[in-house]
Amino acid sequence: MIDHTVPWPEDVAREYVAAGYWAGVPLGTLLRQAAALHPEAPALIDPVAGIRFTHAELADRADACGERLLDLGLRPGDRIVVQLGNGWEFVVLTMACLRTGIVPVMALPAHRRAELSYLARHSEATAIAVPDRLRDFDHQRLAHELAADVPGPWRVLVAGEAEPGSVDLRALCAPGASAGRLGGLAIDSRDVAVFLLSGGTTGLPKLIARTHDDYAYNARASAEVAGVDADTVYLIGLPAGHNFPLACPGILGTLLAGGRVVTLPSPEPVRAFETIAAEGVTHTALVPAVAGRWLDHAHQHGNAQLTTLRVLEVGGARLADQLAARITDTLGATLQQVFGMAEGLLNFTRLDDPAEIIHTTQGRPVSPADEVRLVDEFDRDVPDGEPGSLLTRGPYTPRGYYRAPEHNAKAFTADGWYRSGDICRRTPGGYLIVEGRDKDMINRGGEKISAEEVENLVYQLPSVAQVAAVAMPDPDLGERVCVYVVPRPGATVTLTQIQESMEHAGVARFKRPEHLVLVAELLTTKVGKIDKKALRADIAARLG
Ligand code: J2J
Repeated sequence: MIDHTVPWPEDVAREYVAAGYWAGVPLGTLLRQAAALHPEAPALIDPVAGIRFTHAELADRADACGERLLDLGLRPGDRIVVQLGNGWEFVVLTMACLRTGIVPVMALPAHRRAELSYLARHSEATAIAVPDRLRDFDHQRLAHELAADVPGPWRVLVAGEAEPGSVDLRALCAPGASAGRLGGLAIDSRDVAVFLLSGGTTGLPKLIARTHDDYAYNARASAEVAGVDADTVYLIGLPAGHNFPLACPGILGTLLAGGRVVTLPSPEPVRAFETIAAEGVTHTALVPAVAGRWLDHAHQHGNAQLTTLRVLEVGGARLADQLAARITDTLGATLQQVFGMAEGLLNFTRLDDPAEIIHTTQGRPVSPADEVRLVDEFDRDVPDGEPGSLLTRGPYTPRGYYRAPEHNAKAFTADGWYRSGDICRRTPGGYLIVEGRDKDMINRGGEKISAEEVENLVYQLPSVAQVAAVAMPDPDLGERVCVYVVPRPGATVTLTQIQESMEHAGVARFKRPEHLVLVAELLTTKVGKIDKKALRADIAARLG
């Protein structure tokens, strides 16, 4: 068991086992069993690399990769930061981790030194997996530079041209599992299977320890409500390390069901549409900003390439009702709204729900064991139909972040409810409508940015006396980062300075503020706190 995780209380865990939510089997074993049921069926297609693996081939490569990770000295419970683009290596390595109990820490390709260094240190990782280069960035070089930041051993696994000193990830993923070597590993299904990153409202992102039991259930339950089965062809276009494309149902839910996963480096419509036509894609997952681009593309070029697409899952940010209504008409697929979180709780509209529900709600919990409360500022339940702040517990919602006791005391109630920070209303039918949030986060086209993290970075500039980061409305991405700054007397502050200083600090580009408002003082509430609500209204008004 990895220390510093917060397990479910034993009596609750027993209920989840008794009810069949927790299978008591490691996720890697479940994947292996699923592969054995459909050995010759296609499992993984990476059109960019020209890769097509059957379930048997994929399982064999995953096992061979697992054995080679052990040969490298990695052991069950060790952590590896995974920062790979969408492609076959991501899938094989993730499965190898699940088979060996080595825990992948799911980073994003956009992360840079600040995030990777923190993730490696906080998770005490001893390895990282990166592409050689991606979108003109030398990931391999950065991965080696990180060795200076981590105290212990550090191995760099590279998908692509591995330099001396790097491990060739593709060679690691070559076929050739020796029978049975992984069988001897004792992996407890209650142990951590993956570390996900929280969307976060704190200065540094929190890690969410998802166990084999809970994550397998998460994937299985999602697959069921998305109609994912052995005939499914699921396109992965969003960054695969995100919970949504990884397991809701995404890669893991599809493979467990015996279906087929197709990876693309991005969900951009031109290649995605071609791939849907070429591979007979039936399902995919998008954020609203990308769904909007798909609509535009279909308006211009028609939807003839989408005839096989049955289910379009959209989540990660609020989908406007008008956009929702246009999706079914224009793209021809059934829309499934998904309101989820890496911390656990997943809500889906059901495929056979009336159009009204699909277009105007963000779905209802996937599991009968999900508990949801909507509360006021004193944690009192609000009457049905009234907006309240969402609290949740359940069989795939862990009871605390990894190694974060102080933050857990705020982010969870004493009896284990996670405070999602989302303001929702519940319809009489039990569906949730997301109306806003009371957490200090900016949702840039589905990428979550902590206002506090941005503010800490802007405070690094000596010319800044005070700063507040807020969401500004954006027609394409929904929101972008705007900063209000009070400069020090006589000092000047520019947006370029802020952006350059953040680049220098080595943080992901998507977190950089894209708009600056210079003010003499920041609006405050009656109790003297910076009034973010007023600032959000202010920037919205300024932008007209
Ligand atoms: C409004 N806000 C939403 C929605 C998420 C599936 C889908 C999404 C995520 C995800 C995920 C929203 N409408 N439909 O992990 O498995 C906002 C909420 C939520 C936060 C979680 C999945 N869907 N959100 O987005 O961990 O504010 O997970 O609390 O990245 O995104 O962010 P994240």
